[in-house]
Amino acid sequence: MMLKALIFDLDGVITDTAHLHFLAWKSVAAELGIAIDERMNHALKGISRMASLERILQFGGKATTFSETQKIVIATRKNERYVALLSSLGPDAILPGIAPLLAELKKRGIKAGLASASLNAPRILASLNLLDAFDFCADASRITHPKPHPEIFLAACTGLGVVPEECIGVEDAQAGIDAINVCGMLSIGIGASLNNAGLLLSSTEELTWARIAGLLDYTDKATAVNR
Ligand code: B16
Ligand code: MG
Repeated sequence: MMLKALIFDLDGVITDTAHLHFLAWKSVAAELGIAIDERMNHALKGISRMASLERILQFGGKATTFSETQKIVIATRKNERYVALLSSLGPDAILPGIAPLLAELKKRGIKAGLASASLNAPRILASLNLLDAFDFCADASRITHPKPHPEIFLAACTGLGVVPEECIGVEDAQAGIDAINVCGMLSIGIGASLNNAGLLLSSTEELTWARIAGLLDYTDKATAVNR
């Protein structure tokens, strides 16, 4: 396989804003009379803003309480609080191993793309001082099918000018791994309890060029044996 690009998820791979999402949702949910805990936080990983609200309302037994307009008001309130919390984010919030890996990719002429469900992705990359490290960021506002649908990863491939078979996708959520696999890209999972990842690593610290080269080598040998 001729590797041309790595396509990254953002939250949980490049940085970790899950606790900020949680704090914002927690305060908004409390005003609706719904108490959420860390378990709910885990369930919202990689899920879009409106889908997250639906899950919280369902959990609180209020799935049919609000109109669509009211739901947009609630989601906007959550986002305002989340964005305010994002002001604390700086380059020190880049997860371990990511900055050297992005530098290594640049050195090798391998492109970097972003496939995040977050509408705040460009703002977060700017806070991390990483905008220049990415060749293309898929625009979450133009995506109609959430992960595990492959749409956002395919949009990233198109934007980078590569085909999925030349790419590796990196994700920390099961829906993301499934989306990458459906595309025909190689998948790398970050964290425990992810199924069907081509390579599963316990943290981004292990996401080194050596591990990626090892995965490519293994895949090439497996393809040759199956031929
Ligand atoms: P926003 P990812 C996802 O980011 C988060 O994991 C998820 O918790 C969040 O609801 C979603 O982005 C949407 O974020 O409200 O900023 O549009 O993992 O796809 O990078
Ligand atoms: Mg994620």
